[in-house]
Amino acid sequence: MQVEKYKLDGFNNDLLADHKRRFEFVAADVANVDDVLQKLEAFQIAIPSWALGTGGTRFGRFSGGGEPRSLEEKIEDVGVLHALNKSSGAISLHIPWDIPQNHQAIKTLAAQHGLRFDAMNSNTFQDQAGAPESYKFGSLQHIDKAVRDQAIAHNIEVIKQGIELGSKSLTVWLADGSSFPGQLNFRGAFERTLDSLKQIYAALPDDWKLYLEYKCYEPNFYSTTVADWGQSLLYVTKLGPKAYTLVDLGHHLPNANIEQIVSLLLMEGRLAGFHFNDSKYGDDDLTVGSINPYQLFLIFNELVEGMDARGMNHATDLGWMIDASHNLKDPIEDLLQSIQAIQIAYAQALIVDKEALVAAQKVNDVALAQEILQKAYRTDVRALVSEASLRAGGAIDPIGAYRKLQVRENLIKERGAKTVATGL
Ligand code: LRH
Ligand code: MN
Repeated sequence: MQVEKYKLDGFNNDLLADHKRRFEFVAADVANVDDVLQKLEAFQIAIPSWALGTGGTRFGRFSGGGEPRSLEEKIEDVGVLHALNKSSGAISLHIPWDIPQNHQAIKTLAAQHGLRFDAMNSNTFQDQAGAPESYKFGSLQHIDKAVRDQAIAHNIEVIKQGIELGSKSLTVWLADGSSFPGQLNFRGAFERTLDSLKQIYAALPDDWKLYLEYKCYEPNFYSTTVADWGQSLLYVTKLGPKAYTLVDLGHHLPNANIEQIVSLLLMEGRLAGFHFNDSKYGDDDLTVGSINPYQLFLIFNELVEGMDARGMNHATDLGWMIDASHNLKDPIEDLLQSIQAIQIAYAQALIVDKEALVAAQKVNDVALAQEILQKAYRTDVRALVSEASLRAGGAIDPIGAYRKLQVRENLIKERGAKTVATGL
């Protein structure tokens, strides 16, 4: 399914006058509007290859039709996203869910859709058919060297796949842990996991990064061997300069102050980037900004402050990825909403009056500091996000265009109503 340019232009023309009025209204109050637009256009968010179909829970899965049946069709769907919002210029693969049969052909297809390959994701949390060893009691932590060696070999294989595709990073998320007191020696598990990660780290090309993703619980429910930012930071500091800590927003205990974690990981130069999603209770993998958009804004406020303090390039120096799973919404619409929520939070963070905030902090004017932050948060920046999309050749209203162009209806005609995508 291709998004025809003339149809997109037609859609935008109908909205143009109203958009221009909204844009001029908000731009009048934004001193650095050109800088904001330039940064929004450059900001590309990687789409997870495992989130283009309808996910499910252990209680059920309700597939919505027209789902991608192959890696090629997943790349086409990310191509549709990118054509509509010009901010989804990368795809993050999960191995073995998405093993390319022909790397060159896949690279060419991705390039035709303006896409590059972001972080590769290994999978040592599921047993593969015919695999000699089982990950039931863990992978890199496993008491049995044969299991650890199998998991290490898999991660090295995933790096090889990524090199073929032009990826520059490997994300390691481990389900490893324990579900009952006494099941695991925590020090032993840490030392075996570190030793295993060292062997994977040694296989990284010089210009690659290793992202170590932490998670507080699930599928283990007593301990997780990379459970929080402190443990991940301990591992990456012991591994070396190419290792970083990846923050999945849904992987924290209730009420964790994620923006403070982000600020400190940035300060240490060990922040890998993000798996964006939202949640109310656990690792719910809901649409970004659908439950707690103020937290997302506060995270981006720390990101902009911390990246500028280190002179970092906002678009390229961190890994910006979504990690969500869709049970009720159309997967592509859900992802369009997530990307827009991220762009809105980023734009709001870019218009925070930082000098005034620092001045208020200097004199402990707590009320004024909140006023300065919330002035930015309460500014409706959607027209800035639309203008950035329009200037980049995308839609003023990506979800409106997705529906007007009847993308899902066409995908169902092409692929059928009962197709199921690989992934979660
Ligand atoms: C684990 C996780 C990890 C992925 C998986 C699909 O909860 O966030 O990033 O490998 O989801
Ligand atoms: Mn994740």
